[in-house]
Amino acid sequence: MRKSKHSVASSSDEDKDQVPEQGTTTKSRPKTKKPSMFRVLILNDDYTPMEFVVFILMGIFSKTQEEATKIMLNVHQNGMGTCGVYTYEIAETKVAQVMDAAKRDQHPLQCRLEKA
Ligand code: TYC
Repeated sequence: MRKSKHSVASSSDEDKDQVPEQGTTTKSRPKTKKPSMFRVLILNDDYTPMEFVVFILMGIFSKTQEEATKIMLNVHQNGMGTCGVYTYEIAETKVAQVMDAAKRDQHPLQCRLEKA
């Protein structure tokens, strides 16, 4: 058990869960850590049809046609763009789904993960 810095009893609301124990106090905190988030990126290339990229963004990333077109055009012009931000397992699954679909249809589309 870790010794608290605050060994003097206090009546503030924040310290209500402290339990005195032989002159020391402990403080319990809920153990809720936010998960790390990961960006899924798609890269531009000269060969993948624009329609295929839009189809991927709608089907795998649940974008509307308008959102998907905007993202695709941004990637086409700037070289790279974000499809979405997810926890690791979801991001990894989406990358695999994109790469599988691109491979199946023989497009060179590339997709990666990056820590957000
Ligand atoms: N540059 C491609 C073309 O002109 C379109 C494209 C957009 C490809 C986005 C990949 O991630 C991409 N057909």
